[in-house]
Amino acid sequence: MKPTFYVTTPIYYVNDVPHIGHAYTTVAGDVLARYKRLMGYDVYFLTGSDEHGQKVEKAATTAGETPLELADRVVKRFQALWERLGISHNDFIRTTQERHKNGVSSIFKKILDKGDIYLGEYEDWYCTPCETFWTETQLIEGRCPDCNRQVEKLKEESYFFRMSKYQDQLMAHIEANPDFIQPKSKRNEIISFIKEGLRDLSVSRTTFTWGIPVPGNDRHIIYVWFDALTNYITALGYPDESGNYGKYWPVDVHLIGKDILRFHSVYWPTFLMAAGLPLPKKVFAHGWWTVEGQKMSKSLQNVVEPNMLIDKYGVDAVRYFILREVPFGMDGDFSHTALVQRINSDLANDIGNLLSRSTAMAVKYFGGTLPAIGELTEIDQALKQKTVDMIEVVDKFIDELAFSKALQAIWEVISAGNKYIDDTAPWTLAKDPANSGRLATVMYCLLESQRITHTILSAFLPATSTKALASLGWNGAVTREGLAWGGLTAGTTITKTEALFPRIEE
Ligand code: ME8
Repeated sequence: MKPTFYVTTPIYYVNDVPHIGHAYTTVAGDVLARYKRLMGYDVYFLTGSDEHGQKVEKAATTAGETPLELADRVVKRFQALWERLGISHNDFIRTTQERHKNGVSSIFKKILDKGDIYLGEYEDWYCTPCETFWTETQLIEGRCPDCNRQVEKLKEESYFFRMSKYQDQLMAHIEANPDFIQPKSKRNEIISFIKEGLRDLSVSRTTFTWGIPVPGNDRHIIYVWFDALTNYITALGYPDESGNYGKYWPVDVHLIGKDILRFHSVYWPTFLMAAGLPLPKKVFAHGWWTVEGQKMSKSLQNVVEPNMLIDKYGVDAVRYFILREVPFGMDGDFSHTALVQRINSDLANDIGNLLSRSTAMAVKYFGGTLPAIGELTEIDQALKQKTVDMIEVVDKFIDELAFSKALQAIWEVISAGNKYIDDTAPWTLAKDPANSGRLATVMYCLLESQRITHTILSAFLPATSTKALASLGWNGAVTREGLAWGGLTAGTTITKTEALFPRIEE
């Protein structure tokens, strides 16, 4: 049986349209999912939409729609973008689906019946955009400490979750599992937060109606974060604990942005503890993108729209840039200059040129049919070794979610390929028919190294990889076995490619 791998993205709010930040997490999830499938895992990759809550209700009122009309419309935009970006999710969960609502009611009831959810009264400051309550002391100059917007005083009857009860258990779990919250700096922030003391958490609202009612008391709507976080198991069929739930839970990694780490590493694990369910294996919080040095916001009108980037630069250039430019876990800046620079140097020059030079030579010198090869010399062995060694290095970096380093390791092999051409000078060998055996070996090493590179790159740049492998005459499966040296055989037909990445002149 194949080992399983379950990876999720946040489910995105439908009151906003997709932007580069959403694309970032989703592309990262996709690379992980594709990579693990390549390596032989049975992968479940989940994304979806967060459709309940006051924020969505308000946005719908403003737009003159019902919340569901708004959600239906915006969800299509997310789904269309994921299609264009080549996202290979296995499932897309919407929190308005019956399967989700059932699962949420069920886990809520389970915790309620156990006594870890109780009815009480609430009075505190509420930030609607963040859907978060704050105490007086948490406010900064009377405003929301997260988004700096105005907060309002709310007093309501509310169900509370006994989060305080799980403080020690959560802390013990975090300490016993150093990789549970990543990166490390973020883990430390969460530890400090927990040490300040966990309060019981209000998990219902009576001030609006757009959501899932509390079982047995439908004056109360379940808190949107309780609702949303549960998507990770309702998508697997929970409360049915057989089937996909039994197969894939606990999740291998929840990929999220740093803005929502507390929900995922404090609230969610304690909900699961109360329900007697296993905790996620890992929560990884990546950094935030600014745009040309500024915070991305509607009011600044600098929101980066992924469709526009894809139109202009192509899907794989976008996928490459966002994962290569900034180490995963750090904040980064999106700039057009940096994007064009990456495209021209790493994509057009390095990887694109290497393939077009090599396939052009194979066509020119051998009519496109790969001849039988001779013994590998030292320089050939070196390229072979570099290619083969890269696979393990990439595997380690992917496990650490160090996408940028994984790409660097792959690009070292690409640079080695370009250098190999310069060092072996096939055009000189081609001048003398006596060298044709040697020329064949050189061409083989060059093409085989790229076949392996493009096989592993299928996780990152799926469209490019398909094109490149076709031009290398590879019609075998793109699987882990295909990463072994020696896949290409004599007689394979090599065709010249058009440029994988045209240079951008600006
Ligand atoms: O928070 N840079 O949804 P959301 C990088 N529905 N990533 C960014 C980003 C930026 N500037 N802006 C957004 C929600 N993101 C909840 C989640 S999960 C159970 C519920 C990404 O639509 C990042 O992944 O506000 C962040 O966590 C997510 O979008 C927030 O999406």
